[in-house]
Amino acid sequence: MKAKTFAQLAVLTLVACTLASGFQQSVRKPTPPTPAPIVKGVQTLTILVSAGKYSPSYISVKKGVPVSLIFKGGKNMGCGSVIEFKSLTLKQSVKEGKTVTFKFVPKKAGEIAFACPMNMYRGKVIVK
Ligand SMILES: [Cu+2]
Repeated sequence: MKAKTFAQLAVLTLVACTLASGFQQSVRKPTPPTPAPIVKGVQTLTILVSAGKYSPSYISVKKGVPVSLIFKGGKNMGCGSVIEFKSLTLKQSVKEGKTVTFKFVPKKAGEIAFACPMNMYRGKVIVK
């Protein structure tokens, strides 16, 4: 009987710790990156450009799997219509109502930033 009570207490403590650490994590990272779902073997995600913003602008992908990021031109894009992935030496511009696609294969874990040429409007691809 005593052993059982101890085991129950241990489980309760474990649950409480898990909840506490989960809570802490959610406080530290309020917005997790949007994962790019795999469509026919390619991690594909559409990003809307409007009012100088990229949405979503915080994206996660898996290492070694081809990525296709489709930027869709919206309203009042401003300089956000020119999208540059400096580390990949990729740069394209998009017109309202049209799309441009960036294709690459992330080779290593880390971050790939993208931005307008003045670096005012920014986004980030997290490679896991
Ligand atoms: Cu700009």
